[in-house]
Amino acid sequence: MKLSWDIFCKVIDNYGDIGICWRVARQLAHEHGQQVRLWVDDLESFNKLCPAIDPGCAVQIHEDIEIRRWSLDMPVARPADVIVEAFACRVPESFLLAMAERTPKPVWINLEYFSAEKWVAENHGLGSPHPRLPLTQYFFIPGIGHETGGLLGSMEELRSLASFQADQPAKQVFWNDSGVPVDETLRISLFAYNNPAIPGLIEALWRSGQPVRLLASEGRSLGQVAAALDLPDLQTGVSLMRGELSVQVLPFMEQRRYDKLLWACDVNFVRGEDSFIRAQHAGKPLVWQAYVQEGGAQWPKLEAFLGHYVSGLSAPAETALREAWRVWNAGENKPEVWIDWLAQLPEYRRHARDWAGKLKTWPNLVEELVKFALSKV
Ligand code: TRH
Repeated sequence: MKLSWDIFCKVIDNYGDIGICWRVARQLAHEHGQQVRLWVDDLESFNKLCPAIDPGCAVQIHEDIEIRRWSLDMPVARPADVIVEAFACRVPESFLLAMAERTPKPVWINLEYFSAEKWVAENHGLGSPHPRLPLTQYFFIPGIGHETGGLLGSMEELRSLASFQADQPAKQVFWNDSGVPVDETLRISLFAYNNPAIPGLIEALWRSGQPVRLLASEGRSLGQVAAALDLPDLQTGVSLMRGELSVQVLPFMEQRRYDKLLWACDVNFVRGEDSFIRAQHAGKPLVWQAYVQEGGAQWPKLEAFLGHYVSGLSAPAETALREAWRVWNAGENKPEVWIDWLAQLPEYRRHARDWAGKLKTWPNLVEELVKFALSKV
């Protein structure tokens, strides 16, 4: 059944909010035949990961999705069958009133951030009646396991990933187009926040004595990469060598291209939420820097994820992984931790492939979203 959807996205900071909303919108439209209107308050950020978006254009259609700039003076449009407020952003009062007047009432969903914590299964799908209006908002919470909202990953992504990983020439083209030499070097992508742990990692890579290519995405972490290399700064496009370690700064890429970077690298350092889930699907060893939340709420999130992820690892591999992820998130400068972690890479490789296989057996976020909406209309 074709439903109409309004997805509201407020870019708080960074790219995760729009990155996730854009994937959800595409999957709904392309794989479930849904009619999608995406309201975004910051088209400049959207343009960074999808350069076809014109930041100056208030209404545009791209990939069969209507994209509207969400501003204070937004026109009151007739609400769609399903309203998704991404990550607790709030639709304007005028729109809320239009939702309450609509017949039938729209299905109103708050799409939450992913968490592997236990409370997700207990709260996913619960409804909360509006205090004044005849509307109920439902919490849709992505997570691990069958009682949760599942994990984001479109068929398009998973199919392209499988064919890309089996296609050596396609990988070579990707590296050539990215200006990265094609060789046997261990390739590590780095997408991180400010992180004082970076110099420790770089020192360990340097000392490892094996050829390593660190591909750092432009952005906040470059200051620490530069400092670790005794440089005042680093610019996009720069490439330099320190012994067997080469460091290259990549520009911010179109989102599907960034996915390919994760598929093509041997190890991925990721952050936030969306790149974290993509790196898991990529089936490569990963290190996650969680988004720092009030009161250190990222720590139980990290622990809960590790509780699932480390299952099946040998004791030394688990210890090295837990310590590396802890140090990375605490921002501690500890080269020896990375030396231990590097020694376990062969096991992490097998483990990451198995983990990516498990992900496919768990619920798919957008499929669940469609089922959920259909059960409430
Ligand atoms: O940018 P982030 O730090 O986003 C975060 C998180 O989502 C966090 O949960 C949220 O609260 C906070 O924002 C406000 O990291 P994340 O989630 O990985 O999102 C990055 C997006 O940018 C993702 O869709 C991948 C995309 N991307 C590109 O398209 N090109 C690039 O070159 C890079 C490095 C990323």
